Amino acid sequence: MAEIGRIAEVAGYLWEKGWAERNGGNISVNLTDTLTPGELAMEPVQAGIALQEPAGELKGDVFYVTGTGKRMRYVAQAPFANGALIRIAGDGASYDILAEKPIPPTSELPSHLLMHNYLRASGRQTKVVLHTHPTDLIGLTHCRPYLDSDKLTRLLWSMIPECRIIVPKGIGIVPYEIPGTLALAHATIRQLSRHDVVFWEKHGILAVGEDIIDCFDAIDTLSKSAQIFFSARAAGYEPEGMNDRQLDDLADAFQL
Ligand code: 2HA
Ligand code: ZN
Repeated sequence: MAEIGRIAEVAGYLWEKGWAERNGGNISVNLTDTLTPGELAMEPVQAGIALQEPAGELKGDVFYVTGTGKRMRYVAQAPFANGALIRIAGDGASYDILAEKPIPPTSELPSHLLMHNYLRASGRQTKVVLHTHPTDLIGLTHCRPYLDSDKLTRLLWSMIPECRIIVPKGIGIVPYEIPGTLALAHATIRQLSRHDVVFWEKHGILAVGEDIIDCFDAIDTLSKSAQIFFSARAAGYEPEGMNDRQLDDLADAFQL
């Protein structure tokens, strides 16, 4: 299960970055394609836990999910003491916990599964849902004029060329909702039709992708842009930002 090592690696980055205070953030990764038939058929340690909303596209799929209340800094050290493998039941309406201990999954699990289910139904190869609390990006969501997807995307893209290249679909924004609710999940799903990274107002960031390192890199690059912006403002000037022509040239050069 090499993928577990990569999840632990990213959990460590989230902590080191200061994006994962206490139990902040959560991760789910669909491991189905990476597991042996024996691993996929593992005996459950706890079976038949009902889902609030069914995930019919994910029947039989196995996920690693961080545990409820667990800290990223400990996920980094001991992923199976701070998370669990779960398998979606054949009817998509419940899940089993497979290994290694019956660690209850993140409170955001129903939301993560709704997103995985939606992305699968749309034919995307997404394996990862990553949620974290980057200080600078959350800070931007406290400024009303930036709670506009086009405007904030344009601002962050214009701070450094890599941002345009690494986050080509820009960012979506979801107005404030109570953490862990299905209302937040459904609002996020509406943004995932156009974006792979979604900002949750006054709460955090959610990224989806095929690879957990890529999800981390997208958020990290957005955070870099925010830091350039805030550093310039703190030094007393308005950063000029790349102009439309420069951004369009990048899109042409990298076929975005
Ligand atoms: O898992 O970050 O949004 C803790 C959270 C909930
Ligand atoms: Zn959160």
